Amino acid sequence: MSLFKHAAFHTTVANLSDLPADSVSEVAFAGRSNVGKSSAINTLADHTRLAFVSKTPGRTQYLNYFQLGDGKYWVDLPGYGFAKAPAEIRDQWENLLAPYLMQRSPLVGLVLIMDSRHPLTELDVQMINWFAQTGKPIHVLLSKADKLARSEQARVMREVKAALAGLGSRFSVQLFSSLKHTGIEEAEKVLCEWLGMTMVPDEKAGQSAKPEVAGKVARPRKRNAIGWSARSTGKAKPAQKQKSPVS
Ligand SMILES: Nc1nc2c(ncn2[C@@H]2O[C@H](COP(=O)(O)OP(=O)(O)OP(=O)(O)O)[C@@H](O)[C@H]2O)c(=O)[nH]1
Ligand SMILES: [Mg+2]
Repeated sequence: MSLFKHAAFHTTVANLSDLPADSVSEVAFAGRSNVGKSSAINTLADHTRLAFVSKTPGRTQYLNYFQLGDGKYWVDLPGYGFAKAPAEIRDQWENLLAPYLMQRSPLVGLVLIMDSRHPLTELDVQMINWFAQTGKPIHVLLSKADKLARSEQARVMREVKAALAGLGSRFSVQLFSSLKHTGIEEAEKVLCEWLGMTMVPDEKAGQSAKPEVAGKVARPRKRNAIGWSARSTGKAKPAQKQKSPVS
């Protein structure tokens, strides 16, 4: 039985002014288009059609909020790397995603989903470096692990852990498959910890899974060092230090 079985769709946010005001803590799910963000949300909620899954990349637009109760939320983000018109991508990034990720105070961490067959693409690395500036943790789900043999899974874990260890923020990494329902307990554990939820011991599932943590907690930088800043006009400035995933 899923810990998050009561997750329910709450709202879609297209403007920063519409972000839920009652949020105490929330976790965002980010990653390239089509890597399985919405599928992971459905799997973790033990629900087949909570978040919209599609074979067509770029189906999740805007921020989709799912409520977990007590002011806690998951946020399904639009994927990056999908070939939309450059102006459209930049507009969405500057006016919604970048200020949301950088400045949303109830946001406690980022679940970054990467296809286990193609992890750490240039855009993923840019996103990791860019979000690391917040000092908030990132938990990587290596998705579609069912497509890899065991030996390849072990190799990709080693490679991704080694790559992230040098990045100087708080990271954890695990394999995940929505198709085979693997990696669920490990992900639940991280989500519960971040969201301040109590994990009910489930003997059948066995709570021995432990996310592997590499690196240390980075201190948040001062606001003016953060790449993008939302002004009251909704305009934003490009990053000086870290390349953002759409620059
Ligand atoms: N084999 C396999 N396929 C998966 C898995 N997770 C998702 N998929 C498939 O990958 C495709 C994309 O899944 P989505 O969950 O819609 O991906 P997304 O990251 O939300 O995509 P966007 O919203 O477009 O960015 C769908 O065809 C899913 O069925 C998995 O664990 N294993
Ligand atoms: Mg999606």
